[in-house]
Amino acid sequence: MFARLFCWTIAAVMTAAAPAMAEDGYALWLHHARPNGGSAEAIARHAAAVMAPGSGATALIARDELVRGLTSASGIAPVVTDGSQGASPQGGSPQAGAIWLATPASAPGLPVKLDGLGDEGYAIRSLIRNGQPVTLIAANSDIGLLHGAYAYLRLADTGASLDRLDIRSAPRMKLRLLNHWDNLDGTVERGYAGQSIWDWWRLPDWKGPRYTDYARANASIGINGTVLNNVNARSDSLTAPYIAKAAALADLFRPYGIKVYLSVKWTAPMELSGLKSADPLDPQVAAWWKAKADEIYRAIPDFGGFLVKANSEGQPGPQDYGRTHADGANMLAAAVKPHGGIVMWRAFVYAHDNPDDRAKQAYSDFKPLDGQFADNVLVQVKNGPIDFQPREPFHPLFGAMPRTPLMMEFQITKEYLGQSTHLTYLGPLFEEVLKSDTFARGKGSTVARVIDGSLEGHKLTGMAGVANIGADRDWSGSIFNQADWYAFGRLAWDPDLPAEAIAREWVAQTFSPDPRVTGPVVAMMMGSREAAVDYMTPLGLAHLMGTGHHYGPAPWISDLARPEWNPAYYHKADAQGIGFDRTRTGSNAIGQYAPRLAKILADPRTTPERDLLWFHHVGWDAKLKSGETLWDGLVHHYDDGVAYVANMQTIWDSLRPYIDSERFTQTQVFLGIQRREAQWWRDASIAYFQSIARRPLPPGASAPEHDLDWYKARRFPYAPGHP
Ligand code: GCV
Repeated sequence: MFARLFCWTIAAVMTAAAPAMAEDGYALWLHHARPNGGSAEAIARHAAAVMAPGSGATALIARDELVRGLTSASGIAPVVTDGSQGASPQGGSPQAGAIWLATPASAPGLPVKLDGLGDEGYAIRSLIRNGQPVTLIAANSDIGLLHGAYAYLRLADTGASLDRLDIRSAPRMKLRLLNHWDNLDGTVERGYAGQSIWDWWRLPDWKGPRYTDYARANASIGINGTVLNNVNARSDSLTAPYIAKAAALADLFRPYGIKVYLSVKWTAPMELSGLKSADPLDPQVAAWWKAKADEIYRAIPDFGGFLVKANSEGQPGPQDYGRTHADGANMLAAAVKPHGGIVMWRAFVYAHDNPDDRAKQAYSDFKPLDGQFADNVLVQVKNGPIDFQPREPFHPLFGAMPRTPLMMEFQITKEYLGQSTHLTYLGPLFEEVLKSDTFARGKGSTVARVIDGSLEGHKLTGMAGVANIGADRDWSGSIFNQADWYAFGRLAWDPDLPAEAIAREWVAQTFSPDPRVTGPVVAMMMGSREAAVDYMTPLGLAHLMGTGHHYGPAPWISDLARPEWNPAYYHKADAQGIGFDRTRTGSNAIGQYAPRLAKILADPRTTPERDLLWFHHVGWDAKLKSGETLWDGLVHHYDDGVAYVANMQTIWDSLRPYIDSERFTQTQVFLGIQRREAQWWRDASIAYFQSIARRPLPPGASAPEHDLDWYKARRFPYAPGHP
C-alpha cells in the first residue's frame, strides 16, 4: 500500500535550500519569492501535497515545477504522491490541501469538462476529494497540465486567493512564437542583451543549462515555438551540421511544448547545391526544398516550419524570377506540408526602386495575393506599416486579406524604444495595436480578432515577437525588459488581457506582491512607453533615429541613398509645417484602410492626435485640441516625456527599502541613462525643428543645452545591435 507513495520532500527541500541566488535577474519572473506571512501560509495550506500520477517527461516537469515553486513560495516542501492515497499527505494535517494534476488518460471521469480546451489549455478547480480540499489542475494533455501548473504558480505568486478556484483557459492563438534575429556567429541583430544564447559552435554536444531555463520561462507564459535564426538568414543553417544543432535544441524544448522553426534564405538551393536558379516554379528548386524538408524532419520530427524574409532589404526572393510572394510561399509550403509544417511569409517588404510611400508598399504587394496562399501559409505582418516605431497606426493589411491567415509580428527587443536601458514597458503598445479597430467587418473588427482567426474563421493563427533575449545574465539587457517578453507571451495566449494586469502580475512575481511595490512600479511602467513617444517622436512622428544603429535622435539626416532611409523623409518638416501627408493630396496611404476608418483619418480634426503627423502635414500654427499651436504643443510633448522619466527616478528611489540592491541599482542607473538620453532627444529635436519652424519656444520651455551642430556631430560607431 505504501509502495505507491513517493516522498520527494528531501529533494524538494534541497531545491529550496540551494545557495541563495544573487538577485541578478536570471530567475526572471520564476523565482517564486516567499510572499509576506499570510500568503505563504495560504500557499502551504493549499498545497501540502502534489498528486501527480503521470510519468511522461512533460508531466514530470509539471510536477517538479509545482514542487519547486511552491516550496520556494511557502517555505514548505509539498509531499509528492501518485494520488492513490487520496488527498491527505502522509503525516500532514487532515485539513491540508493538495494539488492534483490529472488528464482524462490518468484519471477517467474527471469532475471537470475539458472540451474546448484543446491540447494546450487547462482547467483549475477547487474541490473536495475523499473529504479533503483539493485543487485539481486538469487538461487534455500533459502540455496542458504544464500550462496549468504555471498558471497555478502565477496565482500563488501574485497573492491571489486560492480558495475557490474555477478557471478554464485555452490559448486564442495557435502559434505563439519568438523570432530570434540571432546570427550563426553569435551576434544578434537588434539585440541589446549580449551575444546570442545559442552556442552554435559547441552545439550539438554541449547543451548548457540555460537552454532548459529558456524553455521553462517560455512555457510558463505559453510560448510554444521559437525561430532560432535571423530572418536575414544564411544558407548554412540548412546544412547537415546546423540541422543537427537545431535538433539538439528541439530535443530539449520538446517536453516544454516548444517547437523549433528556421528562417531560410531564398537562394539556399543555389548556394548549397549549385542550382542555377531559385525560381519557385522550377521543379528542380521545388525538389531541392522537398528533399531539404525531408532531411530536417528526419532529425526533428516535430519541426515547426520556415520563416521567410524575401525581396526585402536586399534579401533575394521569388520576385527576382518574376514570381509572386504567393508562388514562393506555396512552393515551400508544399515541401513541409506532408510533415505537418507551416510557412510564415513576412510582409515586411519595400523596394528602393519603388517611389511610392514606404508605408503603402507591403499592402500593394500582398493585398492582391489574398486567397492565393496554400492552407499551411501565414503572412506575418509587422504591427505597423513602417518598422516597430514607438507609435504607429496598425498595419493596413490587418483586415484587408480576409482569405489569408495573418500573423502578428511585434518587436520585443527595443530597436527604436531606447534599446536596453530605457524603461519603456511595451504592454500598452501591444494592447493599443491589438485593440485597434480595422472596421473590416464593421465596428469591433479589432486587430486581435483578425489575428486570432475569429473575424474570418481561420484556424491557423499566430503571433510572433522578435526576441529581446541574449546571453546577459538577466537575459534581456535589463530587468524591466523582461516584462516585455512576459507581456508578449501572455498576450499571445490571450490578446484581450489588459497590459496593466499583465504588468501587475509581472511585478508581483519579479519583485514582490506587496502593494507598496506593485502600486508604484505598475504606475511607472504604464506611462513609460507614452513617455518615450513624447521625448522621441510625439504626435505621430516616426523614424527619426540615427542611421543604421537607430540609437538617438537624427531628424536632420537627408542625404542617404534610399529616400526612405532618411529621417527627413518621414517628418517632412518645412517652413509651413510638419508631417507626412498621407491623404488624397499626398500619398493616399489612408485609402488602404477600411472606408469608415479612412474617412476619420482623412480629416486632421478627426484623426486621433497621437497619429496626427503620421497622416497629415500640419501647419506650425495650427491649433491642437489643447488650444495651443502645433509648435508649442510639440515642445510640450518633448518636455512631458523628459519630466515623466524624472518622475520615474523619484518613484524608483523611494522603493529602495523594498527591492534587493542588485536590481535596485541596475534600474536606478539605467533610469539615469534614460533621463540623460530623453533630454538629449528633446534638445536635439527641438534644436533641429526650431531651425525649420523659426518660432520662439513657448514660455517656460528651456533652450536646448547645445546648438544644432553639436547634436549633428555626434557619432556612435560601436552602438550595439547593428552587426
Ligand atoms: C532583421 C528593420 C531592422 C532590421 C531588420 C528588418 C526586418 O529594418 O532595422 O534590422 O532585419 O527590420 O524586420 O527584416
